[in-house]
Amino acid sequence: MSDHAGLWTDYKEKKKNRNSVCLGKICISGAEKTDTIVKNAVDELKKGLMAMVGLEPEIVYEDHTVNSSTVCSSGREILDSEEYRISIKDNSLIIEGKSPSAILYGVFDILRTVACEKEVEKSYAEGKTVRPSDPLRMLNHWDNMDGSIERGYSGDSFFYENDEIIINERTRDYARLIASVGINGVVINNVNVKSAASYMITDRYFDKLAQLGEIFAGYGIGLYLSLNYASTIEIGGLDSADPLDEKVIEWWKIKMAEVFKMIPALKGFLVKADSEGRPGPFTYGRTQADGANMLADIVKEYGGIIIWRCFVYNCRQDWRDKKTDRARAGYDNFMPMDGDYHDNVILQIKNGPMDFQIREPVSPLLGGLRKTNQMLEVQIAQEYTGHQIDVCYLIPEFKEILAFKTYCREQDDTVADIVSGKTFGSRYSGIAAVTNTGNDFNWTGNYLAGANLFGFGRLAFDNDLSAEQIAEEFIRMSISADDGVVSEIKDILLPSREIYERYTCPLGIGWMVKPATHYGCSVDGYEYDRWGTYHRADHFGLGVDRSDKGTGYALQYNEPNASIYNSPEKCPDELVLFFHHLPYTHVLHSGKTVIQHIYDAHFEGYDEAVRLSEKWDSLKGKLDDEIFENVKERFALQLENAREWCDQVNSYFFRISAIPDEKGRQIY
Ligand code: GCV
Repeated sequence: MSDHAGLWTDYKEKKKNRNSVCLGKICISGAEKTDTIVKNAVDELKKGLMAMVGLEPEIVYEDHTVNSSTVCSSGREILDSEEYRISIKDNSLIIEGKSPSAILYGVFDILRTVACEKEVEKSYAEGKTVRPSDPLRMLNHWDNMDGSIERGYSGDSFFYENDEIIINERTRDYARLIASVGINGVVINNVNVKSAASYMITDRYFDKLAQLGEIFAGYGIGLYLSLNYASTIEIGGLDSADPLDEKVIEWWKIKMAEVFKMIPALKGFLVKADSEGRPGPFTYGRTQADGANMLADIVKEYGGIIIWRCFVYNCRQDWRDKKTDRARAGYDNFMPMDGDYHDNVILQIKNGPMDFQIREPVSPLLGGLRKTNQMLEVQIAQEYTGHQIDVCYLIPEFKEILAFKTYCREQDDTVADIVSGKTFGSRYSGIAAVTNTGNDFNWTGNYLAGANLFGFGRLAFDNDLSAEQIAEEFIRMSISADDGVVSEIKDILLPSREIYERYTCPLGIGWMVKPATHYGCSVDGYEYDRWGTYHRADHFGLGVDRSDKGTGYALQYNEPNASIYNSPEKCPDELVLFFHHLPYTHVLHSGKTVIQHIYDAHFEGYDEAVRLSEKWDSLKGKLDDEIFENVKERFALQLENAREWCDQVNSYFFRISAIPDEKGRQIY
């Protein structure tokens, strides 16, 4: 395997479709053959078909009806232009689309069909039309310019080394890899913009960024940068970053004119402000809207957008005060200005109100905000979900989030509806994932973590795909097409998130991870609470009271969600300790007491992790040795981790509650 294996774009020989007549002639309709994206699409098609079925197709171009360089100014237009149709006519395949990107996605659809060994004729006999679900489908890199990656678990950055930007074969492979699953935007640097990264918007880096932008554009991917909100101070020599200060505004005007001229493919910026030590408008007594709008107004004339993160909270809160609640912060800080954000601002909202825990309720901002462009942010880098050591297939979680009914309207009110732009007719909307890639040979550390990268792209492109379909495609395309192997690996991936949840944090309480690294168990380890009181565990009970009698967070939801979460009787078991402080003897809907649930979940979670690992062992000899050994090695570490969690959580709650396990198991 090469040092940058292409995962699912590393096309391997396939048995089926060798004699497929319609693969011999492929007709492209709707885009210029001279367009770079179309050229790349055709190269990909030729490369893929040659490698998989030994065929070099004849490519025919039909008259294109639409200008290839269509500029889309709204989410609806993006979706229209990216829709593709594949059909069969006179024994040839026809790919139709209204833009070069649509053709590219059509090509990857065909390659996926061949790679999954589905019959081409059957797959397209009726004609297949696919329209992406979400206009913006983005990856956010937390890569630093020294080559490290914040929360990166698959090697160092392939974008940077020693404060320089790297452009090599892997850069293009990365563009191919992510375009193949429909990603159309990438933020290439960490939202915590420090040191050299602050100089990204200076001539020190313009040439390289322009080249990068061009490579990405060739695969329909927009280039975005994270911006240091206080650039006026850090690199501009001013003493302020006040968004209403004329000097500050003038500086940004000159800077943005230069930046967009020098990096023509640049689409916009992502900003983390007023959070975890990052500067922001609060310093000057201004609102988040003041900060976002100031930048948005300036980049507007270049077609730029400002993606402003809602991860704004005070990490120095005193958890001994029972009214303190970090979960409230997003809504409290952003809701009052709903409607004030300008139309090229998008608020990017983490899926839950805290921070990518294994189980959180959906953020009440999603379905709270009604007059603001919104984007969902999820994390496929497994910061709190096993560091790409433990297998944790996250697509089932993302499906749940997208299906969540927000009750912001009578219909079309799910998170999927909101981020597709359907609910409020938003100008911009979509979904972003904090990505899990690095320079490890297989991109994602644990080979199976590739399923989250692949799955995120596929799901963002088509919200209707099931977690199982996506897992099956991933396995068939990148591991094995053998039905038995596919079924065993699916049985590992599909339950893995719930298994991880069982051996880690019970009933939605979250955290309990080792501070700083966020891997491994530390029940009192919530780093922003030096008193160890975050989870409120005492001799009688556990959980944070976020009801109307506690912090009131539950009331940030629309009805009936607010009433459901507000009541310990109605609240779903899996979130009950997120919303309520309950005695260990409280009986859950499952019929178990809280304490018995904790014991059972942890013992079972560990046992299930062992079973997953044994299942993997049973595949020895049936798949590539390198893949087998890579995952096996990680399973050994996962079992140690699961054992540690099980022992620590059970003994902590046994000691504090003094209630024995009713099944009499040994608790250390
Ligand atoms: C990039 C969490 C992580 C930080 C991350 C932050 C964020 O707090 O631990 O590493 O910073 O989220 O999303 O900005």
